[in-house]
Amino acid sequence: MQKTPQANRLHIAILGRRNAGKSSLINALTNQDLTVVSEVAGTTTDPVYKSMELLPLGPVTMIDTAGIDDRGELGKLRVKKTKEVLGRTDLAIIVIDPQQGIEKAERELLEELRERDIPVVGAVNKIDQTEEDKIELLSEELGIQLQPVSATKRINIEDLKKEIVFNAPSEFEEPHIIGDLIKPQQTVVLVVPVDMAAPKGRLILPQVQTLRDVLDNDAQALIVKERELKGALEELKSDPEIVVTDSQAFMDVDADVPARIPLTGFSVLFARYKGDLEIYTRGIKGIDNLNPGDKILIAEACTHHRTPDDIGKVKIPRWLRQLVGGKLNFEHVSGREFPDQLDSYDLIVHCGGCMANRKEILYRLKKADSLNIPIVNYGMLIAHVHGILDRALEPFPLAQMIWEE
Ligand SMILES: Nc1nc2c(ncn2[C@@H]2O[C@H](COP(=O)(O)OP(=O)(O)O)[C@@H](O)[C@H]2O)c(=O)[nH]1
Ligand code: SF4
Ligand SMILES: [Mg+2]
Repeated sequence: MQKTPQANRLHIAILGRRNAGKSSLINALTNQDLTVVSEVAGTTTDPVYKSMELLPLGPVTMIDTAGIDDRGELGKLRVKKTKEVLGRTDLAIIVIDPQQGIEKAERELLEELRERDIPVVGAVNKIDQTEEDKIELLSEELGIQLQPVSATKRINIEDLKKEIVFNAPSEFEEPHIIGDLIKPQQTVVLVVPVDMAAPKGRLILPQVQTLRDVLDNDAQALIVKERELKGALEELKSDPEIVVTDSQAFMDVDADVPARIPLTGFSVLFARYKGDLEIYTRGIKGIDNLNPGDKILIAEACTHHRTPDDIGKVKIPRWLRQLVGGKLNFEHVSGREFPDQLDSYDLIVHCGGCMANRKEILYRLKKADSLNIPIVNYGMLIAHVHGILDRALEPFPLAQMIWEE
């Protein structure tokens, strides 16, 4: 269970006001006593992530949040951090404290969850000290059926688990990385540069996950550095089904892979797996409409170690400046921060999102797309500025069609 990458799990957020019993409820659900349970309202502001096995869903991540009420000194910060959680939430549990009742905070939260298409499970906690009529009344007030529970007395916890399983989104099944492009016994060649930017002693997550998807589909993979690619292709008895390369090596690899062999990038595979290839392809067209002085948001989903020639901080700004032939204004965000207001940006460039869950990236993508703000990811941008997107999109007919329109 610990081996499933964090980003691929169903994310369940526990939301509600301070002292509703959110942390106690997570303890009850996970059968542990690790989270901070406190009688003082608002102990923490940062969301806490915990893993558990929830059959039949498998490994899930529970997100314990601080509170949706903005009272107190840290109130605004707490609400902001809790709202940020919604971007990565696949299912939300709203916890109501019968003593506190239902107010604006709960109604607004429910509305926001509905806007974001996040399935909701409602729970009334502390029923060990609540009258039954009160529970029915609260359900009516909020307009959703609330599951009565007691976190500390562990009453109806199994029923709540059933509600969670029942309401878990069915589209949680993620799309293929490469499995739909290959058949059993076929060969895939993966090109993995081992340079300064590569972590010591291991492969990075997108490479490992692609490899795993090849194996899951009963196919085989040959992994080479870009320098060994040409020789390796010549050694193979027949052409591989597809070659996948790290985007930064795309140009060299492009020259070494004969035109008859399909070639794409890990970043294109992950643009599809983690986001939406069609939205990104539309976004790429927006790059060509940039003008000097335009404002560009560069967003990275994690705070990874940065090299001197960092792709987000140095390379992409340089390429874009060269492309428009003038100055551009760049803003950078990383990790869980992503601006609420996107209107002022002319382009958003997002990282591959390997450490983020699909829901969060999709939310960012759809938000930008609905405002007609072009959004692209690193790999597709790199492919485009190097003039090789035509080739990288060939294995994906729909995206290719949008691109050629
Ligand atoms: N009587 C009763 N008290 C509870 C129950 N669940 C939580 N509490 C208490 O409510 C207080 C707040 O709980 P906590 O889990 O820290 O709430 P949070 O702020 O929402 O995370 C603590 O004193 C808990 O012991 C319950 O089911 N019954
Ligand atoms: S692609 Fe994004 S999430 Fe993955 S390591 Fe880079 S910055 Fe982090
Ligand atoms: Mg708590």
